[in-house]
Amino acid sequence: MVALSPSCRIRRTPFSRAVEAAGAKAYTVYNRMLLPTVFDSIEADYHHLKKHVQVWDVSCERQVELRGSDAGRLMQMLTPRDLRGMLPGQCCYAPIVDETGGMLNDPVAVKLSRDRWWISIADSDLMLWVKGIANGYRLDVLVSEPAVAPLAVQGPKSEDMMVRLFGDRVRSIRFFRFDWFQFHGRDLAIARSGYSKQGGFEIYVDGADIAMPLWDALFAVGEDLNVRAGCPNLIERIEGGLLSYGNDMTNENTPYECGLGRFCNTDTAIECIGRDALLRGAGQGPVQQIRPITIDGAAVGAHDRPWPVFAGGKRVGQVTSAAWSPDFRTNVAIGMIRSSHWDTGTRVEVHTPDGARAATVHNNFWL
Ligand code: THG
Repeated sequence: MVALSPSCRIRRTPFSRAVEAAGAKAYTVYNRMLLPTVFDSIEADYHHLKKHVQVWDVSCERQVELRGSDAGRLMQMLTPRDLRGMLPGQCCYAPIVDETGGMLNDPVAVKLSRDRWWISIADSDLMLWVKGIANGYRLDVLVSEPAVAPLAVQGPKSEDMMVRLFGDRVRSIRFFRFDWFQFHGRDLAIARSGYSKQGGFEIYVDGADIAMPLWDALFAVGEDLNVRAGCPNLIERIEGGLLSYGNDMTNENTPYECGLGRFCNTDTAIECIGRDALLRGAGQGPVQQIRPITIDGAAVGAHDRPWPVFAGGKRVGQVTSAAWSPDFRTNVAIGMIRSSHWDTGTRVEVHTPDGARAATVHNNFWL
């Protein structure tokens, strides 16, 4: 393995020291910020996540803040999801598209108040696009990246652990809602959300000074719950069908190709910049779409992807994420598959760097 040379271009987080002390073994770079990817091993981390509770430094999920009387209008220009019914205290998974209908990001939109939103972004420089739109349309809105560092608490024991620190009111936070909680005299938004299917919360830590005290407080109350430092887990997120921008989709794909059509309301989201392009393309429907795939045989390696997918000697798609699933005893994968071969049960061939493997296309993810 190669190491990552530290530099000012790769930002550390308010939790980086704790993540190092907890024994992070590898990192990736996400929004130009460190994101740990392994602590014990990806498989051991996976079993622990599904059984206990983990604290994840997901500071790299940067917030693009919109502040001003046009904040809501700007937010609706960015996404084909109809946000009119959204109230303060709600979060919303919102595809962001450009003028061609191509995906620019797939963030969680957080409505703090009528005039203040956070766009909790995946790995692309979305703020540049948002600032460009705000200025080009002369909107009354300030666009910034505040010093907010999300900390996720994920796993089946996450609610019990959070209650110990923040009180019983934590239990009444509904999925994709948030409420305000005090910590060290600061108001923190805590949402029931996160990049796993194991249940949990995301704490939007506003201010680096309380980051380490919060980390330590969580580990103190969670000791007998077997709390550990963790991170988004490759195997679990494939099983759950949680997409990774830049891996499973890029600006070459529409939200329909990404299986995110249920988050698009092109009939009513009339302010969305990509709406006309999406409407034009919506006619015949997409010609390729994201699918769950199982790959036969022993555990696939962690090689570079994508891996081309063939059927009858023709290329019919690509696999963009893959891992051995201990629970399902097969390789689970996410791929973009052409319509001729996307029906459930279709047999295909995945060309991995160490040889061709038989594989099956499915309709539904595992979790
Ligand atoms: N939480 C927050 N910010 C984020 C992520 C997150 N920013 C980066 C990245 N993750 C954005 N991508 C996703 C992808 C999936 C989900 C959230 C963010 C997600 N999807 C659920 C699902 O598909 O089952 C629920 C979607 C829904 O029903 O609304 O949670 O994780 N703050």
